[in-house]
Amino acid sequence: DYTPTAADKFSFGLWTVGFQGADPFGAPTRPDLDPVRAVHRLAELGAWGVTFHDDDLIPFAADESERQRVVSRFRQALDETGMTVPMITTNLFGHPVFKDGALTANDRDVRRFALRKVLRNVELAAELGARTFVAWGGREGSETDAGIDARAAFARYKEGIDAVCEFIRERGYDLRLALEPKPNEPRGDILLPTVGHVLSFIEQLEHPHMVGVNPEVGHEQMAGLNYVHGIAQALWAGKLFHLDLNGQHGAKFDQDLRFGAGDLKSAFFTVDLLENAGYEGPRHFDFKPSRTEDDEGVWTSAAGCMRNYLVLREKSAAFRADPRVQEALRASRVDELARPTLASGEKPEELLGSSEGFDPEEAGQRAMHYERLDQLALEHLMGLH
Ligand code: 3MF
Ligand code: MG
Ligand code: MG
Ligand code: MG
Repeated sequence: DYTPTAADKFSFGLWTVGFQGADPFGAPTRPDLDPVRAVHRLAELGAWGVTFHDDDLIPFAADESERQRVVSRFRQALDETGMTVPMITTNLFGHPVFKDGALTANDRDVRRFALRKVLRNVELAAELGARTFVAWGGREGSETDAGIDARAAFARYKEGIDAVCEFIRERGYDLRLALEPKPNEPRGDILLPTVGHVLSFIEQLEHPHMVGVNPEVGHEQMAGLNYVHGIAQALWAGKLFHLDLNGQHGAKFDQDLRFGAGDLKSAFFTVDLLENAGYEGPRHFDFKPSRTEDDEGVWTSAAGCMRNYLVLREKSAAFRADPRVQEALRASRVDELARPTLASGEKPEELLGSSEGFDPEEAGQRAMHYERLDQLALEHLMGLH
């Protein structure tokens, strides 16, 4: 059966199952969800971890004593269920103070407030044993190019992330940062819109080894990009520190469908990659149960995320083990791409010495047989094999 276990490392944000259904056109359709109940229900469903923004747990305006009370009550739920907190993140987008950004707001005092909020939350992450600290700069961006000096914004973005890394090092915390790209929403245009932008930004930081990427399925697809290629590049760069799994139907608003809904074929190849490329991090779901659902529907959709992952994992294994698939992969020379183009020790200069009898006309006529291979993938996905 497809019952999740702790070994599957499934985790959920408190804000996912806790989503009350408000959208730009309508009020919430569900009541507030107690984080303690969320922890218990997720544990019952087989999840291993729970993640959250500071504000998901601790009200924005809470004083120190309320903060301590809330955190200790939450800790008790973790102890009772054995759930872990693999990742924590900071809400730098909800309060009106962040309407023009946080680490890159034009107002310097807002930037200093944002950084304080992040550092407080880094302390909490360390206290709860989280290993990854996600930073999604949803308000870092603009609606008008006149109102933002984008080069200065990148300098301030770097300064902010560098400061967080320095703080983590000074405190000796075992914590890495993962920056989450998104092209737009809520800002008209968000800085660091794609996986590629984040990977290049990391190279400019003071402590690049401490910082990776947290790619979300829907965010890359909102930009019309291929999520599988995005996480493959992050894996190749050693930067896939964490990820947000969900579903999306093409380039439109951020749908946050449960994992497997949306582009199912891309979900299949996402699981296929994660399971075969040695990714050992959390399988983290960042989705929103539709506002049409009641409390029961919330848990049905959370269970669906995990179930779909496990079904796709089984389908991927069957696909890879199928002798017809293995033969089709060879016919498409997929394995040949792993072979370096130059021989070991060969100088590029030597390439010019001979044409090696290569006939581009003949090579141009070789079929790749991807149609057969892709049909086999689809048939596995559709349950024919
Ligand atoms: C928004 C998101 C965010 C981030 C979160 C932490 C509210 O589109 O995806 O969720 O994932 O801030 O990572
Ligand atoms: Mg996300
Ligand atoms: Mg999102
Ligand atoms: Mg999303």
